[in-house]
Amino acid sequence: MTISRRKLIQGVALSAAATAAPVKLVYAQGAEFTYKYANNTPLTHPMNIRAKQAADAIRAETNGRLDIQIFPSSQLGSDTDTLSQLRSGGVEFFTLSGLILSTLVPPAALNGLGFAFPNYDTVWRAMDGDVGAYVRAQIAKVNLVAMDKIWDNGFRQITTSTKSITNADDLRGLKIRVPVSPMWTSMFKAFDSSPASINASEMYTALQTKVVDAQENPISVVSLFKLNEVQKYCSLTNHMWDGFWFLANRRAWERLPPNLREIASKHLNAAAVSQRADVATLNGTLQQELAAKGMVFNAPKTDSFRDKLRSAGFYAEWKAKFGDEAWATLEKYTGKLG
Ligand code: X2X
Repeated sequence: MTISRRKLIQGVALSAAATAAPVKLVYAQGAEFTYKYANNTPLTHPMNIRAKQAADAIRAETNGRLDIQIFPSSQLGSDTDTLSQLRSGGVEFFTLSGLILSTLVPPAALNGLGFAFPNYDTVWRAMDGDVGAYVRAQIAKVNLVAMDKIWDNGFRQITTSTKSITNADDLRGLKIRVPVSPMWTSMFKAFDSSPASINASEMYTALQTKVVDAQENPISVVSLFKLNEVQKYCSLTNHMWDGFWFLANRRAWERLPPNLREIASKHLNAAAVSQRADVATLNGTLQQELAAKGMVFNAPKTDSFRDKLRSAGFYAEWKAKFGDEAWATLEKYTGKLG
């Protein structure tokens, strides 16, 4: 069931009106387990709407025993900081891009390989199939637990304050913000750009103060982070798909009795599937809204970008880094890469 964008915003308005930030779900005393869930997206993002629905359902089905408190918009710290808190148990849950997680779990960047996925059908077959299973097994090795269903971030587009990007040559020398991840830095260095690793929480300011002239994100993030206020051009490159793993600190997860773990994972995985539909709706409708607000869109052919990555040795570099097993698992869904 997908919900319209209007309902999406109404849902947020209600939750925002009902609670001051952080989105703290007040519940009758008596929660045996009060767990913190942190994420980097605004309250208005489908992630927080669906996460709140899941938290409500979990609290109800556990008779208040498990109370999940939601902290959106990097309120508890940047992605880099919050990953450390997750590992120490300072927060019990955190949704994080696999590419940022790859600073700790290198194979978690697998889904972010440039132009690997041609469409969402391939994304979900891979991420709900052997690629997702492979990455979750690697995540488990660092004492984190990833829920089965990855949440959607989306296919990423390049925005700038200076020009439309029409081919790979336009990326040469471009001062572009990328999230803190070796894969992102590697990709834009392969394009001869000047990538700057900046957390999501500092992205808007970096663009506003011209520390960087560009960034790349799905349209839903461009809109919900209000990046169109500081970016003029949006080039639909679809150069990468990325998602958010719903991660748990292993000790905190295993402190929960098995029946509470079963209830929590059931509702969190269901929320992920609903959130995917919401994000697809937003990514399909927001371009018109952003254009009406003055953003200039173009849809470049991607051949020159792929050729540039290939000639720069990007695919060969990452095939060696990931190893044959991971690469073969990905190519099972994407076909031959590089
Ligand atoms: O930091 C970003 O660009 C974001 C919000 O897309 C991620 O979390 C990867």
